[in-house]
Amino acid sequence: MLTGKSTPMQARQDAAGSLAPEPQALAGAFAQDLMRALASRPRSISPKYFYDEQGSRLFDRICELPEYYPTRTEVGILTANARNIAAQMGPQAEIVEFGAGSLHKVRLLLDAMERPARYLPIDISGEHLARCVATLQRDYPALDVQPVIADYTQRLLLPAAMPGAGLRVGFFPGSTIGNFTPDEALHFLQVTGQVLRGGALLLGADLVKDPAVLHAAYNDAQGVTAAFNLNLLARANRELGTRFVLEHFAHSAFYNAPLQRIEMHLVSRCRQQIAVGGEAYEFEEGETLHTENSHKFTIDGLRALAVRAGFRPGPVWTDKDNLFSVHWLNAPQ
Ligand code: AVI
Repeated sequence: MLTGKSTPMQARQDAAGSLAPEPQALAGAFAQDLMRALASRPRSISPKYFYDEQGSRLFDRICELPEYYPTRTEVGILTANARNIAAQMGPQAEIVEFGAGSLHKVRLLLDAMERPARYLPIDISGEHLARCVATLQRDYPALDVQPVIADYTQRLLLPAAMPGAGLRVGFFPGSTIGNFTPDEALHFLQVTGQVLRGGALLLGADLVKDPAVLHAAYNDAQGVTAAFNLNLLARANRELGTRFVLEHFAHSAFYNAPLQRIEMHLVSRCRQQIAVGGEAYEFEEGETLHTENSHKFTIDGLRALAVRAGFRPGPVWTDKDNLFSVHWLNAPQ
């Protein structure tokens, strides 16, 4: 029976003893990772710190930008192929979405699926998730939605499958896999394969293409991507009491062709000193804090990575210009 429940779960300790962080623990992790990043050379920090309330809103705006093709292209692929994808899922499948964000894309699947059993959106941004779940639940009142507030890059303990449920299908759209290092991507797929054992993963992956198209997507004319990048420093000011002067840093995004990735950096516009947690850190003019990699894939490369993680690749769907790809990957048995 579909119940329409939507009580958020906090992440819990899993059998291996790793603890997915709860929201109140994040400020500590952010402070530590920021200090570690500032003390190291080259300086680099995980892009997961982009996504506070403000960052999640800026990311939603990025997805609407004319230059940012991935979202609308993936939505086009999912829309055009929803019936085929739903057929792969079979009846009464349950969807586990990793880094669920604003819960827009899952609607395309839910609308095509035969009696979806349950939807488990996992996201670290608890308030944003709660609001988006409320909106989804209004439109799908009969759907059993169980939000999970957790860092999906950590090992997760998910609720057991419901009696009589069909396939457990992971959903990881948006090419967020590209924000991992290659080692992290492999590790994520290995862990996810275990979580989805006997089920499948529906994975969105952005494709290698003309660097000019990539450059435009990460250097939009309205400066939303720049604001998203700079929000990392604004967030540190809000949460950690740092005094980054945002005007003293510039957004930089470029395509690193040999490594098949867009790199985003914050470039110091001048010589400056920053204090975090009682420590002082110097920035020379032109020195950067590396904030994000966004890897681009070939279809064969992505499938080979999935095979290394124990998946059996199934169908792949793309758009007519081969900008983006959506992969059906069968999880290990
Ligand atoms: C979430 N992720 C897949 C986005 C990307 O394209 O790598 C994040 C982003 N960074 C800048 N614009 C969008």
